[in-house]
Amino acid sequence: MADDISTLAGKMRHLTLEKDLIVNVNMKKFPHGPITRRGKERSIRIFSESREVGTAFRQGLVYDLDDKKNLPLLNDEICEYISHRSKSKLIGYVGSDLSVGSETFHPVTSEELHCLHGLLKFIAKWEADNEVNYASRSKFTIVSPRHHILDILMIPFGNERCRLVFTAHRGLFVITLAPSQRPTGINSPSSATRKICYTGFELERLLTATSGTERGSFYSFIEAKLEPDITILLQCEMDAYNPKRQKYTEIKSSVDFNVRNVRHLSKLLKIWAQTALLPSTDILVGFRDPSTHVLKTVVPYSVDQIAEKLYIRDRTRSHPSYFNFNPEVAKDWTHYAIREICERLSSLVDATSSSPQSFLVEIDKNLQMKIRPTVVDYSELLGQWA
Ligand SMILES: [Mn+2]
Repeated sequence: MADDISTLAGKMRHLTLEKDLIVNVNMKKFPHGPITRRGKERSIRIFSESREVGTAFRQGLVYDLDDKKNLPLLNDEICEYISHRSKSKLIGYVGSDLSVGSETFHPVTSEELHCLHGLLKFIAKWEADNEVNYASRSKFTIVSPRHHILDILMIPFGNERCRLVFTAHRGLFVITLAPSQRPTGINSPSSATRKICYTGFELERLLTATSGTERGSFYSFIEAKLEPDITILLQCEMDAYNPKRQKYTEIKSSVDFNVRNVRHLSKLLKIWAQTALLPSTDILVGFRDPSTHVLKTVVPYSVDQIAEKLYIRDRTRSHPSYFNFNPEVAKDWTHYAIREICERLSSLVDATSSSPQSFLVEIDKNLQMKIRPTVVDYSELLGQWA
């Protein structure tokens, strides 16, 4: 009997603790600038400062740090075309079928896409070189692949809820994908979607020089200040490098931009955000025929030229429920949401514990956030760091 009561008391204590650890936040009234016009800032970037602190080349789940020999270089003719816009340089590219090879293409696995080993390896090396804890320089330090920051940024501009796991460990917040998410993009169950995504990979292959034997992905590690007390270490996959302009180039495959189409606006905002997170990059869009997937032309853009396309000039293009896909609102939201997540998590984390602690952070399309503890396989997530 006494045993039963103490077991019950233990269970109740556990339940109360669990309940105390669930946080609900209404984020709907986040502070932001006007959605109908652009502000004074000429060139909007998401971070006040950001710089490349390292690179890596990944083959499978193995990362080689600071490996530059596998940098994917843009082809000479394409660099020439970007600098001088002579259309003759595009002969040999325009007319290519970007769907060729889609049936036999093996995309990166979800395990490879979400692998954190490169970031952790970078931090371990940084700590060995500097003899201090990586997280010691900032109140909050977030570690993430770039796409999770984009997931957060895009929440107000879409209809999907966002679910991410934040793991507090060694003073860091590490972001990973929440389990049991629908596969999307190149891993989507829809073959039409897969084919469209494939055109992007084929375009990259067409425009860059493959260094031959090595198959893998090239990453830039970006250390950014979101705010003075929030540092973010990002792992960003780089499509190409333009040796002539000494700049990375983000390659996109697209049908003609239609700024009256909500899906196109969403895609443009995502292209802007993906590149506005980086210290410096160019964008190169390959426009394809929507039905034949044939490459029609290639057009270079700057990050600001993409932002420019998103500012509304007439009322018929207004989409108030999506904040008009306004880049400044996206920046305001990202700052607000990430700070809110960091502050809430820090009140939940047991700072006396030396083991990792994970929380599922869910934000729905109405900007309601729920945070609760969750269970994670740390040996898989953190490897030797667990
Ligand atoms: Mn790309």
